Order: sequence, then C-alpha cells, then structure tokens
Amino acid sequence: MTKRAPFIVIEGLDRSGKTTQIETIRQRIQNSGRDVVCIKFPDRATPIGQMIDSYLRSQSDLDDHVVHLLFSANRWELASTIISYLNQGKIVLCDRYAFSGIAFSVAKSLPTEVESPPSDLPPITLPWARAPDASLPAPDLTLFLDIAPQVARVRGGYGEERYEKEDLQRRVRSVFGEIGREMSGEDRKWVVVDAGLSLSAVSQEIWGYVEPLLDGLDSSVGRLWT
Ligand code: Z5A
Repeated sequence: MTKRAPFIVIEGLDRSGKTTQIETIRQRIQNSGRDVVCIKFPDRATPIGQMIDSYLRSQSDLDDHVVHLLFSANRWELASTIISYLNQGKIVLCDRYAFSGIAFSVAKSLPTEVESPPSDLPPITLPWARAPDASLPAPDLTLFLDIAPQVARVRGGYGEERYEKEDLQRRVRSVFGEIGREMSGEDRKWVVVDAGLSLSAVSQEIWGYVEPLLDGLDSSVGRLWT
C-alpha cells in the first residue's frame, strides 16, 4: 500500500512565530526532496473567509456564535482539498486549525475584569465550540508554540485586529492549556514548544518532531474528535 503524507498543524498565540517557523520547515522539507503545501486559517480568500476578514478588521460585527461557525465552515471549505493533498503524498503544513477556533471563541466567553453587557445567548463552552469541527481531517501532529503574551508583545507589538489585545491573548493561552491537557494523551500528537527561545532553537526542536513523519504514514487520514 502506498503511504500518505502527514498533516502537520502549528498553533499558538499571536506573534508566537507560527508563520516564521512554517516557512523554515517548508524549506527544510523541500530541501529533502519531498512535496509540501502550506495552508493557513482563516483562509481569507474564500467567500466565507472574506466575511471573517471583515470581522477581524472590525469592519463588521457578528455574534460570537456566528463567527465561530464561520471559522469552522472556512475549514470545511478546505477539508477535501487537505485529504486529497495527503493522499497524493503532499505534506500539509497548516498555520492554525480547529484548536484556534475553540481557544479564541471560548476565551471570549470567559469572565473579564471589565463587565460586558448581558447577553440572551449562552456562553461558548468547550463542547459547544468543538462540535462543528468534529470529523474534520485530524492532524498527525500539532505543535503548540507557547509564549507568554508579555514576551509576544515585545516582538514588534500587537497589530490592529480585533483579537490582538493582551488581555484576550492571556485568556486564549489558558484555554489552549486546557485543550493541550485533553489532547496530550493522544500518542504525542499534541506537543508544546517553548516559542520564547531563539528562532534556531525553536526550529531545531520542531524539526525533531517533524522529521520522523516525513516518510509517510500507512494509516488513512483520521477524523477530529471521533
Ligand atoms: N482565529 C479564530 O478566532 N478562530 C479560528 O478558528 C482561527 C483563527 C483559525 C487570525 O490571525 C486571527 O483569527 C487570530 C486567531 C483568530 N487572531 N489573533 N490574534 P492571523 O492568522 O492573521 O494572525 P496570527 O496567527 O496571529 O499571526 P501573526 O501575528 O502573523 O503571528 P505569527 O505567525 O505567530 O508570528 P510571526 O509572524 O512568525 O512572527 C512575529 C514576529 O516575531 C516577527 O517579527 C518574527 O520575526 C518574530 N519572531 C518569531 N519567532 C521569534 C523568535 N523565536 N525569537 C524572536 N523573534 C521571533
């Protein structure tokens, strides 16, 4: 049986170095003579991605439940393409995935120091947030680039988008911690990397996890949370 390629996800907070590290891994994989494709969520180019883009830039307002479902729909838009790449032997490197979806949406529902206006809708919980992403292609490895928001801030500062605020990033980090505790039981498919180290130290550590997967896998692509 021909092997299929691995699906590798990089997760982390804003400014944790996801984009930088994906580019380094992509080059190393290409230099090793293998096919690799990079994707990023949200994919702002699709019709749903354009709605998300407008929301993130604060050009439109949407209820938190609605935007959560849009982020998930954006992943479903690419789900069959991901599976097809993997079955063609193309390694998929993905910048953010369903875990970001859960972490950001649940973090928005956590209590804050500043009181928010009362809502008629229920808060977003982990089980509610996970449901729309169940059965998406499951990553074979997720590398969570962990960084304290105060260290991330030093890296050129946060941008102008809706979620680029230190208080929210702190709450997101704590939800990512909870997701990591749930996921870490799963055959080391979730790995925490200290993203506060130097660029080369981080990429060396990441490569140590990625390299063993490069020759492909015998199993078919898994399904998330099934
Ligand atoms: N979101 C959501 O709510 N729900 C979902 O389902 C999904 C996403 C998928 C999309 O942002 C927003 O959507 C995101 C989550 C939410 N909101 N936030 N925050 P995005 O994808 O467009 O932006 P981002 O993911 O936050 O990426 P970023 O700001 O570009 O950060 P990054 O890719 O992790 O970092 P970087 O660009 O590689 O590096 C940042 C700077 O740090 C740069 O100057 C580097 O040279 C420097 N750097 C990187 N690594 C190091 C080290 N090790 N040392 C020193 N300096 C470094």
